[in-house]
Amino acid sequence: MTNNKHVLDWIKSMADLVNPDQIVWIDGSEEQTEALRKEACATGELEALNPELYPNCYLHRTAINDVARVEHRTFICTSKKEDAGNINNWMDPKECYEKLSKLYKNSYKGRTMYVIPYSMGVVGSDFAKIGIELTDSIYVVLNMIIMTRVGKKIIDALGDSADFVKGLHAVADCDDEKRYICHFPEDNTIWSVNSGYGGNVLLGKKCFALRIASYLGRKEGWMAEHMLILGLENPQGEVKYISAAFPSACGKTNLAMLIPPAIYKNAGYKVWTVGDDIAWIRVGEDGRLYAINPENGFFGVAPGTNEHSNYNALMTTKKNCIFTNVCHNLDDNSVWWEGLDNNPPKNAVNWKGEKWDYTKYDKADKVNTSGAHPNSRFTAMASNCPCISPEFESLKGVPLTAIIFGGRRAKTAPLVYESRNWQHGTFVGSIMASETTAAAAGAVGVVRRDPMAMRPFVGYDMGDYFAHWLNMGKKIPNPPKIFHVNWFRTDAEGHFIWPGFGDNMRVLMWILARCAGEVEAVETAIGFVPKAEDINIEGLDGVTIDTIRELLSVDNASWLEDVANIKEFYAQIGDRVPAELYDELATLEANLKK
Ligand code: GTP
Ligand code: SPV
Ligand code: MN
Repeated sequence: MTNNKHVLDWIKSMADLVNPDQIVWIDGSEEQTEALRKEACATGELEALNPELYPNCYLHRTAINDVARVEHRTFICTSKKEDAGNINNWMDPKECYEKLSKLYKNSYKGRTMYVIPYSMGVVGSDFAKIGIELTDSIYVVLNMIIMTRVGKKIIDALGDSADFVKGLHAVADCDDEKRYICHFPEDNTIWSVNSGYGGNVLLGKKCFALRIASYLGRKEGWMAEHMLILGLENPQGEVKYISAAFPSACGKTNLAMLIPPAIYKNAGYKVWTVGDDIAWIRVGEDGRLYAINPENGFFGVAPGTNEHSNYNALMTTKKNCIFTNVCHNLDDNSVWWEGLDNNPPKNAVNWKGEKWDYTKYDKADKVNTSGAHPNSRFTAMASNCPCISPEFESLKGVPLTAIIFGGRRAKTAPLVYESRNWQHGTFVGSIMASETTAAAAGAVGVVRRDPMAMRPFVGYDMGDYFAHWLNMGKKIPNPPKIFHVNWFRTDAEGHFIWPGFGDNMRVLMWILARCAGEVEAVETAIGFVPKAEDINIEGLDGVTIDTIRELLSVDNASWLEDVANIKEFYAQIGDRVPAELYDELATLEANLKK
């Protein structure tokens, strides 16, 4: 498909290592894609779902030991350890290449090497970057075809250039003790072995578009962030764009696709989705920040997605979709997950592929008793999304009016607060914390610091990453305002106090009003919070102005506990944490003690 010597030489050396029976180039054509689906169905790698209910949709189950990202097995391999920083796992590049070469050796024997040329971003945009992934998994190929722009047009766009990210993936034995997700930012290279799951193997996503891209962005003066992008249109037809960074499984897809509550919908407000997971951001000619979504589809969390919580996401999955680790309803050959509806299938197979008894479901042991894995996912085309933004394919991106950070905090963080300026906003992002979720292997529900929702995804030292944020701020004459939200405060019984989902629009409206200078706020120790009466609760059941007061309250004592924890975390990051952020921390502490 190409004469590009850099590409051909690299493929040859990788093929010499993994030793495939044949090499197949993915051209992006429907004929080839369809043939691959058929082959995957024949081998059992995919199961075709009921074509009436789910046309061209498939079910895939990964190995039971392979259901989420594996942060403890993810490495940043820079020649100097200090460039990867203390938060990342590090391996010496030479040592890592040698170690993994042993695992890759002959691993494609009897198998096919698929060569996937793909672009993150629309070809022709200044933002776009090309990658090539080599994989032995048809599941990976079919997911990449949905998630990225793939095929001949991409390799043509690359021409003779050596500027592409080289990705090598092998399912190998899927042995979790030999699983490695390794990044070589100095070589534009990603090596992933012994996994077949999402973020570990769809190399365009977290590996390239966040870890490698964040490294490139720092060098080249732009940003790669774990952010959704949405457009909020008012009844006059003006659209304001907002990006938001929440940790994995903390509500990006849901916010990006939200349906406004009746009071706003009836008045003519609309929300448009530009992206649900990743934003690449640059300073535009007019001195504002512009963002694109480098992806072409959604790899979304299935559990909890339903007609009411996220109608748009549900509609997006109704055709041409791949479901991973959901529950299989054998009666009508459809799919199901916890939170889809109140009718769990009686004749079903769970995410492990076992006969499933819905009466045994136990909230305290979801992994073993659920029909669908808590981190089960759908891979769906952006073009299926009813609210996809007309700017989705924009070459220059959309201008950001506000940036929002947020996490899952049962206590401490209020519903919303506003930072005082870019530097303080960077600080607010740097001290983000959230309860861990099923999106990564390990304990769930433990509060940990997750700066900018990027803890698992920064391809270099976290202190340098903070410094990059501060430096970017100096290059933006018209910076967006920076906010922090928390949809997840709970009451004494552990119930969420805020209704969330579509009603989060009420908070976005306050945020945009602040950006437009239309509403006042109350200054607290942590930043500006709304006056309770400025959060519109019209049409909300069971939420009173006192509920909003509770949600907005700032408890200085629990914040001071946080300050102690932040100090430990900054110390753990090490000596590259910028002095400006220590100044902000000192200001916060002083404010809280006032
Ligand atoms: P990744 O794809 O892992 O990066 O996650 P994400 O940030 O896109 O998370 P997503 O929107 O898929 O939400 C994950 C979970 O949070 C789902 O189970 C949702 O139902 C739940 N969730 C999302 N928004 C809200 C909200 O406003 N309130 C509450 N209580 N739950 C929410
Ligand atoms: C996340 O974990 O943040 C995801 C899913 O978006 S994955 O692609 O597996 O990383
Ligand atoms: Mn994500």
